[in-house]
Amino acid sequence: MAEEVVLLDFWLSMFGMRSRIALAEKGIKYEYEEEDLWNKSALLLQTNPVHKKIPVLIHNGKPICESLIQVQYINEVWHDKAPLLPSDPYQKATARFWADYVDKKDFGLVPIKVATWGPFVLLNMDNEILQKDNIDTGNVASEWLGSSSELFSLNGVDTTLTYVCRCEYIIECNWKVFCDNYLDGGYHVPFAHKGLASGLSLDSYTCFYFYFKVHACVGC
Ligand SMILES: N[C@@H](CCC(=O)N[C@@H](CS)C(=O)NCC(=O)O)C(=O)O
Repeated sequence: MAEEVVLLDFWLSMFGMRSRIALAEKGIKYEYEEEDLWNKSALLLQTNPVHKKIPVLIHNGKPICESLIQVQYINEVWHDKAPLLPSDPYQKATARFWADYVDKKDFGLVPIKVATWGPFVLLNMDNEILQKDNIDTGNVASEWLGSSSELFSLNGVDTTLTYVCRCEYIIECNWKVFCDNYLDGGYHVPFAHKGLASGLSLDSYTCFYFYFKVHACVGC
């Protein structure tokens, strides 16, 4: 019987990539079906009703979900072609160890501290993991924002801010150009923005760092 192999996938998915690599290593011909993850197909929902995620490997009409399980399945079904693991138990264990290492290191979710300050959600990327119960939300301003919280409050950025709306813009530049321009703005550079810079008393211009970078300048 001719093998019928279908992969429901999304081109950017690192999980799908696992199965694609395994199929390529074995030289298996398959039908690739690109999923729209924002509008999932009936086939995806039907074949992976538990997680509703790609990749789904469908072999002769039978779905296999979860990329690592697919790789194992591919290796077992097409065992006569290009084995994905060494046969020696010790070498196999070593290969699995490094696969697990790369998996956690590169794909693992990194736990981070999270707290809220008014309408803001603050993320602290320190390595130390703080359990939710240990977060003293009363001290977020002083412990997380330090003296920046006063500075923000003085300038109207404080816990009383409320959500008004979200606006989306399409900006035709790459992210680095956007961040450079957004962060700097160039308003304090007289030759770039004469008019704007003339409204500032540049002698008082300071850059203040405390977890945040705040540019401050007194107006003329
Ligand atoms: N543990 C799963 C993870 C699969 C996964 O997270 N797929 C993502 C795309 S990379 C997905 O389908 N997301 C759609 C959703 O979460 O609704 C695997 O290894 O196959």
